[in-house]
Amino acid sequence: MTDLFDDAATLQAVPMPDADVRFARGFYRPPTSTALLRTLLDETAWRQERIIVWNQERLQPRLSAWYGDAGSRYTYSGRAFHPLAWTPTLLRMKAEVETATGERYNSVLLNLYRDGEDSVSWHSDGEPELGPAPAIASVSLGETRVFRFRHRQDKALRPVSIALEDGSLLLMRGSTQRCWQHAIMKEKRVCGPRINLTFRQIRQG
Ligand SMILES: O=C(O)CCC(=O)C(=O)O
Ligand SMILES: [Mn+2]
Repeated sequence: MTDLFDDAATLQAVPMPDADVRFARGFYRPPTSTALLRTLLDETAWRQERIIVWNQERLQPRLSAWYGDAGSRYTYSGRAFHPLAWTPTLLRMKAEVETATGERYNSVLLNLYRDGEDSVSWHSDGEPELGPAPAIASVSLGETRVFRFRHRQDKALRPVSIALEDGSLLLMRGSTQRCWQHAIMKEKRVCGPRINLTFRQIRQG
């Protein structure tokens, strides 16, 4: 587990080849992070989406919701989504994340991991509408979950794990999606919920 980070609110580089990953452990702090978790649990139009895996329809092992600018359209796990309209809470967070990362975003995908049984399997965020080198900013609220990276080609490179604590901000950009995959495994010891928000810039087609 990478344990290089102080609890600063500013982004620090994560040393990884073929990637541009930055991390701020203390981007939001209690009571702000706690209030955001409660508000988003309540306000978000959570859904459990059906996805196709190996030709079979399954329920995603987490809840999700997508908000963004009107008119944008996004495909994820082979499905097309139309965004819900920004809420004041999400717009405020977007502005804070834009200032911290120096990037602009027009949508946010929220994930709710209800407990340690929920997960996201190995993938890259490589949908064409994100472009070849997307900036993706990821805020975590609630339970700590372990975010794992593995290199797509160079199997000799050690995987990287980062504990995504309550209030942390992870920025992935440049060649990160092209060269690395990421995942959140089930963790039996985790009982409480975690919300993740990934701010993204979708190219309008
Ligand atoms: O929950 C996370 O930290 C990651 C979520 C993710 O990778 C995704 O939604 O694409
Ligand atoms: Mn992802």
